[in-house]
Amino acid sequence: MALLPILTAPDPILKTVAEPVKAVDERVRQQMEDMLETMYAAPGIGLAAPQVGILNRVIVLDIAKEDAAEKSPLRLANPEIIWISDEDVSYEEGCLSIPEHYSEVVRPAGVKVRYLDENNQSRELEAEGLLATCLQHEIDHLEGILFVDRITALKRNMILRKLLKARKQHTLPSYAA
Ligand code: GNR
Ligand code: NI
Repeated sequence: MALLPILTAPDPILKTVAEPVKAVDERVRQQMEDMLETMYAAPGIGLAAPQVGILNRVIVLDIAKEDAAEKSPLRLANPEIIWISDEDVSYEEGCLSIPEHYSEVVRPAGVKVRYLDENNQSRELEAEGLLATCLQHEIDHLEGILFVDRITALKRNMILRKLLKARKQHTLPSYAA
């Protein structure tokens, strides 16, 4: 098991389209476990491989409450949205790669996703509510898309400017403090 560093915007890796995995083998399974450990530690309810600098199509999720007795981890490789609902819904989204910024994002309320599970078996998952939103948010990451790409340019630029400013202050040499 290993905790992986999480990249933050504007890292160009977050804007890159990720490659499908050829098969879910032991290496990919280990990657899924490391990503889950990283996600729980953050804490977050989802994590996509590009966020930890790996440009393959792997996502993990767990939308159970943080204090839930049972964890309910989901591990998906090569996820594809094969159906979306006509109805849309707006959720306030956050992203581990855009720390401390939140915005309402409109997306289809329901989705059906086809994917390979941790045993390389093809499966389908139909979701609504927070899980549907989170699946779409994670699959967007595989296309190099962040939630700020789905809000107005005005809101996006406000968030990205603040992120850049916060990061510059953070990386100032100590003598400048
Ligand atoms: O932890 C996360 N919370 C969240 C809340 C609303 C919509 C999407 C998310 S995903 C986010 C973790 C993350 O950045 N995944 O890519
Ligand atoms: Ni995210």
